[in-house]
Amino acid sequence: MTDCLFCKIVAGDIEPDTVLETDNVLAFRDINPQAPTHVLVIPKRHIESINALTAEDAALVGELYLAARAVAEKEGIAESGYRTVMNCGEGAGQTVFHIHLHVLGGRALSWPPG
Ligand code: D5M
Repeated sequence: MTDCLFCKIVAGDIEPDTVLETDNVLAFRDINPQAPTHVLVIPKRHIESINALTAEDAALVGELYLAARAVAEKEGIAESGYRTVMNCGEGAGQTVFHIHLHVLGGRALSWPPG
């Protein structure tokens, strides 16, 4: 999608601080980090939100989580603990409508989130 920020990152129009890349997935540092490690894991293919997922996307969603684990290992937070969050819809705080998994860690994380 031409007007999608994360599609522009995938296309190379905006340069991300890349942490990890596979054929289908890109992981880069959040521009407004909420923790010492705050990485966004996105599919390269545009999917608006969880609500737009279809059964055909099941393997891709699995890839997002495997990439999140790889990011955690690379960042050295796999053992201390980390959180993955996928906001869905404006009411939940989604601001970029290209599905993305937040990977947060490197500090104690409280629960419930705000
Ligand atoms: O999360 C969207 C996230 O995207 C939010 O934490 C800021 C981040 N963001 C916005 N623009 C950029 C760029 N250019 N690089 C890296 N990160 C970015 P949401 O769950 O939709 O609120």
